[in-house]
Amino acid sequence: MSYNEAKKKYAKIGIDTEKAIKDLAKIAISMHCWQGDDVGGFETTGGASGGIQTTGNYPGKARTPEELMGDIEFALKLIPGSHRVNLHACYGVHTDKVVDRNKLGPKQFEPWVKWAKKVGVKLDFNPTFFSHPLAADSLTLSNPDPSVRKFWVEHGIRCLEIAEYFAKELKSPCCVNFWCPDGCKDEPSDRLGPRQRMADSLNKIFKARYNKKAVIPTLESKLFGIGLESYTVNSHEFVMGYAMKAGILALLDMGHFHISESVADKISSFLYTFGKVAFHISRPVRWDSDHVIRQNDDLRAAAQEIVKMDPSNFIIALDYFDASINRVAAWVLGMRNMQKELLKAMLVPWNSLKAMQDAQEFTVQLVLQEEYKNYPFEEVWAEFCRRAGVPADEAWLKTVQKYEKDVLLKRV
Ligand code: RNT
Ligand code: ZN
Repeated sequence: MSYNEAKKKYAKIGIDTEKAIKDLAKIAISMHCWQGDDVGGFETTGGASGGIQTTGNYPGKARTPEELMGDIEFALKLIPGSHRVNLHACYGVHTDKVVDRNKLGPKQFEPWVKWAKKVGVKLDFNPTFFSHPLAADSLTLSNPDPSVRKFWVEHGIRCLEIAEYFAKELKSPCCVNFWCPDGCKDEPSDRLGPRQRMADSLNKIFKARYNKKAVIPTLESKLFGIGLESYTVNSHEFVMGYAMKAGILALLDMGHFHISESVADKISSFLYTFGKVAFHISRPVRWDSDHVIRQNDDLRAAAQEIVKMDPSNFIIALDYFDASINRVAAWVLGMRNMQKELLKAMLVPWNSLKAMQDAQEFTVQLVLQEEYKNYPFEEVWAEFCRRAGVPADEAWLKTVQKYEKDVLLKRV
């Protein structure tokens, strides 16, 4: 089937494929820098701590800012559209001595801004409350020791400044996502105290002066971390409550709920509550394993909710880190999968399906929901890629394999 034939078939169910292609091109996804080096960063040589775990030992990971920037740039060429890059504070560029987290500032991120301008991407940001001696016990903003809390509060404030710098330089609001590992391995005796301390620390951070139009703070909840199985200070309920009170956004990570929960079902409640929804698109396999996202039912359902509730109300960031496969391929595949699911969702006539739901025509609704899944999405995707000048099919992998041979495998 040609694109024109597909276009006609979709038109019969009230879908304008030209509009879908234009709408998809407008969605900028925030690609996470940390897939490129297994959440390593440039401060230490050790792996990530804080209850998160990368597994695998595939060769070729980026070891320096230049290598990471080069790999991201390469990946972006194989992804249709223009996107954003999501940085973590531990990816600052330090000349001689590493500047500690509570002293970080725009200076350590100047090379990233310079690079972002060159490549034409916008930046998002994340404070790093892990992989640091003062986070060794996985208690940061809720630490019982006030001096440790103070250090991390300062880090949070520095990160708001850096986010504001990104927003100003790149002329685009910067989302700065707060995730802390804080929690306990075994049953705590006090569940309230750490949450009160967390709220107090967060209040101190968000009391700092920052441009509320330029900086969008989000707070990420979690169910549990490795070695922190019994209690997570920033649980889903705590984060919802805190974010509502503080007037910031809550961030949903698809890996941070019980495996049988539908994350997609939460999206409308978040939108109702906050008006905007921030996302970490991830794929948990039995636990928060951060596998590369696939075109599975969970991703489809999430993408459908995003499309139905207007993508401009969403901050879509990816969050996974697989060290067992080619890391550039992991980026390209995940970004394209996200876009494919968004496009599939755009090619469904939601208004007529919604009308069926309200009219309680459940047989027709079920049949059509299923039949629409087999409409010729591929032709529209191919046309989108053709216009963006990137391969529509798996041909992109050959390009990555060549890059692996010429660049990645030379890193020993
Ligand atoms: C951890 C959180 C968090 C991190 C990144 C690196 O469980 O999902 O978002 O993955 O900040
Ligand atoms: Zn996350």
